[in-house]
Amino acid sequence: MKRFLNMMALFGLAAVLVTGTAHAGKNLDAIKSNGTLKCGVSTGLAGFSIADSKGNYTGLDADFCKALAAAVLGDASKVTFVPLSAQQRFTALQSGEVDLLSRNTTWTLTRDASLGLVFAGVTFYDGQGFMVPKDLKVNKATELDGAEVCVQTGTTTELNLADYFRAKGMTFKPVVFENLEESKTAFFNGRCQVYTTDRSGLASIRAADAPNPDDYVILPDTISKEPLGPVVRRGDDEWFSIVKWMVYGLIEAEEKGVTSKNVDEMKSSQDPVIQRLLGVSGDMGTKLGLDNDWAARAIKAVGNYGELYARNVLPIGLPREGSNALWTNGGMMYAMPLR
Ligand SMILES: N[C@@H](CCC(=O)N[C@@H](CS)C(=O)NCC(=O)O)C(=O)O
Repeated sequence: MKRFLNMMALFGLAAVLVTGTAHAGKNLDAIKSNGTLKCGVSTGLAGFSIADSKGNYTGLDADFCKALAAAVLGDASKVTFVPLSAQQRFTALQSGEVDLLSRNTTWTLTRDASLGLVFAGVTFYDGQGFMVPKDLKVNKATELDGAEVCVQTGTTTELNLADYFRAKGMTFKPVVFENLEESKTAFFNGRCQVYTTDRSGLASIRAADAPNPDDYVILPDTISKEPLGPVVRRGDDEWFSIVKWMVYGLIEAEEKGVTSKNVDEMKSSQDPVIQRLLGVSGDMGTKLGLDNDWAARAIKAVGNYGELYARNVLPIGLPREGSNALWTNGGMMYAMPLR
């Protein structure tokens, strides 16, 4: 029996090698038959994923799912956004309620290795910071000894906070919330003097939710690494590959100057990388179990990584710098070779 199974596996491999075509994978089949991509997002962080009054989502994380829907279903609007708190997110993915998380989720060893999940890339390099009211007259994190700190449960934030204060020999009083809305309200009502989360979250909350953003400062200290990116369930390598190469496709497009506006003309480019990215040569899409226009459709619908960043993240006051710049500009945004 085992030999028979081994032989069957070998035939399968031979088929892939001969045709160069990947098997679609069960998640992709399910997404196609559902006609929608179920995308787990946060319950509302301006710049990353936030719904307007009509339920239309915007933000970097939301746009990533729109790009995937354009690539996989041919229509960027075929996304069902599922808002999830930090605490709910992994269960929702494990149970199949969503096809992926695209939700300011930090890639850590524990999450990547022991939850039956796998991270597909990094869409934003972040780190944890602190926000305080200006009139507290605090300039740096080491002045926070004894502070009451608002924090959301089920996050790396909660763990780093404890590590940081312990390492500095300082004490703090955690004021813990499961719900983002409640934690923001508590902070702006003065129930805690300090709010801590990823710096992107701080910038978002300060810009979009503070009664007067100028009354609050984000301290210069960054106390952790928070690489944020999409997560899928283990056990479906084909779907994992599609999500991973969608991240790279958007980054490569930026590096090569392919935008939502010029993508059609760029199909006549003589640059072999652009040709492969846009499906003119190389059959990259077919190898992913898609069609060769996958990336062109995604770029046309939402733009390249730089366009996503400019549209969503610049408005919350985070310039494109440091690790989030392209590697060609000294950053860490680097696509594996499309060939
Ligand atoms: N990146 C951290 C924190 C992510 C996180 O969930 N942060 C909170 C505070 S900004 C949040 O996004 N909440 C949104 C929500 O609960 O919907 C993690 O992965 O644990």
